[in-house]
Amino acid sequence: MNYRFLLIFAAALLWSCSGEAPAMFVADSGTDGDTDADTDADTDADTDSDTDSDTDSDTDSDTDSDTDSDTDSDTDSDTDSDTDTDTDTDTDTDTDTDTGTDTEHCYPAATLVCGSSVTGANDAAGSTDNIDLYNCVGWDETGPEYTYSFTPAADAHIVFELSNMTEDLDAFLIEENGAGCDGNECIEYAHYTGWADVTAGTTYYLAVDGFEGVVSAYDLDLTCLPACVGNGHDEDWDGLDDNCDNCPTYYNPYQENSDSDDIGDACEWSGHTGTLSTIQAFEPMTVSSTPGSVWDDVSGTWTLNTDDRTGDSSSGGSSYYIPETNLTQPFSVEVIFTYPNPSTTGANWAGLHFAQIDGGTGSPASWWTCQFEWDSRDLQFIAWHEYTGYSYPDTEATGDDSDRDHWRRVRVYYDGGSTLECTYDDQSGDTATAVVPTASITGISGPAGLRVYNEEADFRSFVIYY
Ligand SMILES: [Ca+2]
Ligand SMILES: [Ca+2]
Ligand SMILES: [Ca+2]
Ligand SMILES: [Ca+2]
Repeated sequence: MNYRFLLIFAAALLWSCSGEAPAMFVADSGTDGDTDADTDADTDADTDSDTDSDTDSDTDSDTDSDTDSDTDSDTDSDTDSDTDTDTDTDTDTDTDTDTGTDTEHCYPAATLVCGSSVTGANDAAGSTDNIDLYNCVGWDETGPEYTYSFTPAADAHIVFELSNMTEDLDAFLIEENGAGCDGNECIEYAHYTGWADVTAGTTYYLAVDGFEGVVSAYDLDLTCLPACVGNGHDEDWDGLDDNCDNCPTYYNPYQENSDSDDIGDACEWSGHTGTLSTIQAFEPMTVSSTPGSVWDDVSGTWTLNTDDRTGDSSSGGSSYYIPETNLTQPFSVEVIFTYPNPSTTGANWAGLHFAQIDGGTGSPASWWTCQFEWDSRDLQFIAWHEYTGYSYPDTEATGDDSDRDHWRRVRVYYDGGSTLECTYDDQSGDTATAVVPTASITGISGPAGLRVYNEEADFRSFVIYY
């Protein structure tokens, strides 16, 4: 409304400078004998009847059609030392009900519920173009934003996902804190998939905005998973706390679980669904959850770090294992690791120690290991003492050290009888599988754990599935 005030001020100024010259600048010659010291206390009770007819349909151009009907009828006929003290009291009452021009607010045009799957465009009818920056991330969101409201009936872990875009749209979750859909109340953001824990009865807003001004169609899905109390650590960065994740080392934000057991589809034994059904032990290698009494080490150097355990075997083998004694049933054991330093030359294994061959005298005769050999990039089963040496090439290029810091997963599956598989997958998407001939499978039992040989590896997590 500052422009209107300036107009009024300018009009008053024009008026005072036209017509009769202001008396205070006229020198009284004194020849008319007029001694009129007129003090004109003009109390102009101006009542501006502003008719503010904002018809703002979410466009940034307010059309203020103010009809300012000031009728200033001062008739000052005094030509002498008139001191005009115009006390004009402008009582504008602006009844603007602005519904779309606030530069920090979005306005929901539709509603979402758990399970919603909608299509849209960020410039569709009902969109706004108000927010350029959300407080939760520094992205340039100068495009228009289309906003949904969502009020969960129960506490939940929600996952929201944007897809099928032709331009770079982003999603922002805003919690209602009494300020409406305020870009400064953003609690989560996502380029594609985002998640948050939400509270029953609280209203949230989900704004789909255009990065650097772009406009695009999109699909938006909202999934609600049961609320779960976590332990503050998310090993696989999929939004599900380790305590709540049905596959704590596989990115599976939707927790798909076709057979409704205790492990998700992502970490089932492919082709053997039903063999495994729960996580017997999960070790994320965080300091707090790795008490020394749980693990036993055999030779080498094992160092506990913030979120990994480094095993170093300068020569010969070194194992670090959970003294689990009941691995005769169907089970799977998995480890994820990286390589912190260049290997020594030749025979550099890192991976799993997953069973031991019963020596028949109450003590182990040998260990089963499933390991990745760095120099040849091979996945190898080794039954120690027998050195069965089932070797299957991986697709990693040999002689290239650039991917040493990539995560690598080695996992063993055993059905309790005649099937034993060793598998590998890594950050590059490479996979390998080795199957041990039935005739070689003897005496699988005993502990499982980590294994290095002429190698140094950072072990990030360890899992036993039953
Ligand atoms: Ca925007
Ligand atoms: Ca997780
Ligand atoms: Ca997971
Ligand atoms: Ca399952």
